[in-house]
Amino acid sequence: MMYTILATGLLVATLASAQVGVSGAQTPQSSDYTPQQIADGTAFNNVSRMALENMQYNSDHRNTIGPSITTTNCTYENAQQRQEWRTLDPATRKNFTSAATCLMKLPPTHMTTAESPYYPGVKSRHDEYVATHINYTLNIHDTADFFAWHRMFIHFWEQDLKNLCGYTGVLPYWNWALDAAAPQDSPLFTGDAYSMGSNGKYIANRTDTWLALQDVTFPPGTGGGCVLSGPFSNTTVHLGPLDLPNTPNVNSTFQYNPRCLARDLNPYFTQTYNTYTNLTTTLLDNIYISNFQSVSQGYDAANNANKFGVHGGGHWGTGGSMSDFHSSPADPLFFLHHGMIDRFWTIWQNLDLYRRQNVISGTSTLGNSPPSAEMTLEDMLPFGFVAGDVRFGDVMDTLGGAFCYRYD
Ligand SMILES: [Cu+2]
Repeated sequence: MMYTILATGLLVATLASAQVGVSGAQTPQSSDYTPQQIADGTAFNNVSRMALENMQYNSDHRNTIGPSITTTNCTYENAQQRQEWRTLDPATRKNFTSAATCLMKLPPTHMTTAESPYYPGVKSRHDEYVATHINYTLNIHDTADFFAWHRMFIHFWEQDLKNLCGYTGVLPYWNWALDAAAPQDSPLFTGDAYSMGSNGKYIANRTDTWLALQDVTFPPGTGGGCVLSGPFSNTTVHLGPLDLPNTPNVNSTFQYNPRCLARDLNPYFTQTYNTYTNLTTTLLDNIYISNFQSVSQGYDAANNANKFGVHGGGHWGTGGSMSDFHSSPADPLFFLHHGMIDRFWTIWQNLDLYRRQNVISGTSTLGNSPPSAEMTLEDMLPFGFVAGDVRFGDVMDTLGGAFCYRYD
């Protein structure tokens, strides 16, 4: 193994084993793998291990160089480890979904009585997350801070589960690539007491839906109605929807609109956007953050075949409440989906840590419309009713700032 000590003190490992056939290149490429290895997850598992090795190497060395390098005691070894949902033991799963339900029953903690008349749909602590996401939707997607804002957002939610609702584990994630062929058959959605709750009740005789923005017509999924059994089957959603097709949307942004939590698991989306092939090629074929973040969200105009990206695929592939651009955090599954998105960004960063740890690109408005200033790492990211503002630069390292976690 070779390594380089840079002026900043950041230490970067170069894995000789990763360089086979890629002379001069620092990161693995899709062309290092066969289409079969990319499709079956072998390539993704391989590069995620490389990323972890880089992360560990950097962590092990930066803490021994000198006190100025890092102010945190967090290391690769003592970091909390986020695991895929299906690898959690049953007791932890139950502890997690019970805490998520608890958060929906707790009163708001940040909204003041003076503010509450303007937010009639905010009834719970969980609703404060939904309202905050609604409020900033056009400033946190297709922007410079898409990955960073959502990383911080799900971290706050994880901390609330622990501090307010007795969760003793770590935030899990949902690797939808394991379920891309048939998400309705995923172990996450069996509907038993240890699942993430069932699919929505099947609604027959539905017609195809046209999405104007993407100019895509998609078939109905395998559910469509209320979550029927398991955790969240008695959940009442209070806010949204704001952007659902073929559905009455609210008339005002924070309107009180009580209804059941709905899902409509839909292989039409996951079979295209959430496969290991799309996941892996998006990860390896986009060496610039500008491309990586836009392809991940389906905003890359040059990539017309990838209109939803892995991010949009997870939302639309779950369907129901998760399909609403603004109010999707109403479904706790949002936080597992964004755990996977955060894992994906973390892998991308760690595959070339020196270049990628702190790189950002873009403005703070969706598609830069209306035009706004290029963001910098000194900008403060707003968290509304969730928590105080956080400096962008403090959200770039999962072993630094407020964080001390890594993925498995
Ligand atoms: Cu979002």
